[in-house]
Amino acid sequence: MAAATLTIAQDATLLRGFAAPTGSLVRAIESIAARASFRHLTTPGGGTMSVAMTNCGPWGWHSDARGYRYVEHDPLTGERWPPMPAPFAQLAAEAAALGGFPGFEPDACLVNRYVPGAQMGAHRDWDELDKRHPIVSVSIGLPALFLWYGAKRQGKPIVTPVEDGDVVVWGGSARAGYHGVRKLPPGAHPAAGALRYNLTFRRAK
Ligand code: MD3
Ligand code: FE
Repeated sequence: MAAATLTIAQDATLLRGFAAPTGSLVRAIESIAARASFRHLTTPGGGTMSVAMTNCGPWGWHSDARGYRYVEHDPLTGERWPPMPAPFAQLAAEAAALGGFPGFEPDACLVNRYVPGAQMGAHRDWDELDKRHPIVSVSIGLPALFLWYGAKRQGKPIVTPVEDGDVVVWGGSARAGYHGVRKLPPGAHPAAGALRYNLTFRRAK
C-alpha cells in the first residue's frame, strides 16, 4: 500500500513508494534489455532522444523519421517485444485502481533509462487509440523532477519530485496534459546505480 497519495493536478495522483522496494523491478528490466536493447530513438524532427528506451508487452512505442507509433516487433531485431512480466501488469492495475481507474489492462510498457544529464522535454502521450484509459508511471532509481504543464506546452510547470518506488496515475482531464522530466542530476542509488528508470504503462490499442 502506498505510504501517501498526493494529487498533482486534477486526475493525476502520486502514490508515494507504492512500487517499493524496486530491486525485483530492476532485475526484470535488465532481463527485458537483454532481449530488446535500450536504444536512443530519433525523432521525426531529426533529433536523438537523451533518454534510452525499450519496451515489453504486446505493443512497443517507437519513434523515427516517419513519426511516433506503436509497433508489435522490435525494429532492431524483428522479434516481438519481451512479454510484460505479470508483476508489472499487476502493479499497474493496482495503482490505476487506487488512482480512480479500475480495470486497467496495459498492453504496452515503455521502459525509459536516464543517465545524469538526460531529460524529457514537454510533450503529451497522444499515440494511444482510446484516451479514456489512464497512464501509469513507475519511477525507479535516482530521484527526478516531474514537470506538469497542463493544457499548454508553454509556461511555468508545476514541479514534483519523484523518487524510487513512486507511482503516478493520470487519466481523465489530466490525460491530455503536457509534461516532462527535468535534466537528471548525478547520484547513486543502491538498486539502480547511477541511473533512473521509468516504466510507463499504456493501453495502446
Ligand atoms: C502526470 N515519461 O515516456 S512521467 C513518457 O519519467 C514520459 O520517463 C516520464 O512522460 C518519465 O512519455 C513518465 C510523465 C509525467 C510527468 C509529469 C506529470 C506525468 C505526469 C505531472 C502530473 C501528472
Ligand atoms: Fe509522457
